[in-house]
Amino acid sequence: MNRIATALAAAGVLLTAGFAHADTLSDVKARGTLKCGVSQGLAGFSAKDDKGAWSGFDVDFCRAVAAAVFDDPSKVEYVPLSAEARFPALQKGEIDVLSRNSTWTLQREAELKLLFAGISYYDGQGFMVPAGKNVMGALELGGSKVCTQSGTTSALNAQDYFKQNKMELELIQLPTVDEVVKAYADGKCDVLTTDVSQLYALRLKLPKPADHIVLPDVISKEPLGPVVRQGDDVWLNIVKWSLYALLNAEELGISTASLDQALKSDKPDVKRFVGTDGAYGEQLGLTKDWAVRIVKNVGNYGEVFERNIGSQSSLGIPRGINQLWSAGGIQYAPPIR
Ligand SMILES: N[C@@H](CCC(=O)N[C@@H](CS)C(=O)NCC(=O)O)C(=O)O
Repeated sequence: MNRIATALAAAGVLLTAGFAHADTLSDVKARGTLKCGVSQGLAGFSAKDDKGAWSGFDVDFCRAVAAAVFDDPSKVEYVPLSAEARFPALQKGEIDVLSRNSTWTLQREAELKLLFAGISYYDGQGFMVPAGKNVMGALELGGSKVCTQSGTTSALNAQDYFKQNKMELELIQLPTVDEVVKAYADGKCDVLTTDVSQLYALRLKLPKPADHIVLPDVISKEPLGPVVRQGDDVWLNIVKWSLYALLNAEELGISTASLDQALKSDKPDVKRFVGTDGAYGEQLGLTKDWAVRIVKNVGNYGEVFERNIGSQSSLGIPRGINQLWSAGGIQYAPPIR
């Protein structure tokens, strides 16, 4: 009897230890910073300036989660990761969340034991070619040398596309984005392929961006979003609802400029969002004003998009399908209620 009791007690300890380990929110709070995995440098998405300050669309998502937890978007430790290093870093607990143009696929959840918290950017894979080659569409690319980054979804998509269309492909895979851009700039490959959003960002790294065109063809679905480890539902919910708060804020017309008005609003949806009605923040393990903190410090989804990659940025990417569902796009967040 005694031995059974001891065994049960030991199992209990193990179980508690297991749960304690999976309590990312407590770890983040105890540390005082959020460890956020980002790309090593992709204009508009995550890039570091000469003063060491990070900015971009993916960086703003890290800031939104830090704002929700700490009411301070600066409490983020950025961990730049190559495409190949990103998932192992998350699995090993070196980061709390990955916010790095990563495509949601079955294998990354089922095999790598990760979970995507949502879709922050609906992307698709495309091709960039020198304008001088007079190529009008992807079906003219047969026999090309195509450069891409290893450890990404891009290689498999390119192989599928060329095979399906019975075109010859010489695929050159390089470990870092700088090597990919250099190989393309030096003419070692005729084509650069990756997610279209990134083609716009990478084009800016070339000596004469205007000498290169992004072809109109989009050959895959690349739903990009933040990623967490499996086994910590509380943390998954915080990351997921931080994204949905950004989207719901835009849908409700709540922005940095209108936040003060929203706090006084008597509209039911707005009251639930700002926390003047209900206890939604507490249900997440955060505070009543969790969503206000996000908008106050980071803005809403539309502000984040326009500032970093949209009309107010050097990338100038149109909102396209990333427009809200209520404005003709497919961005759709479940409601806060
Ligand atoms: N969305 C794709 C591609 C992501 C990716 O890493 N693309 C490269 C483009 S060449 C990149 O962003 N590199 C930036 C970096 O390594 O800092 C995936 O999840 O596999």
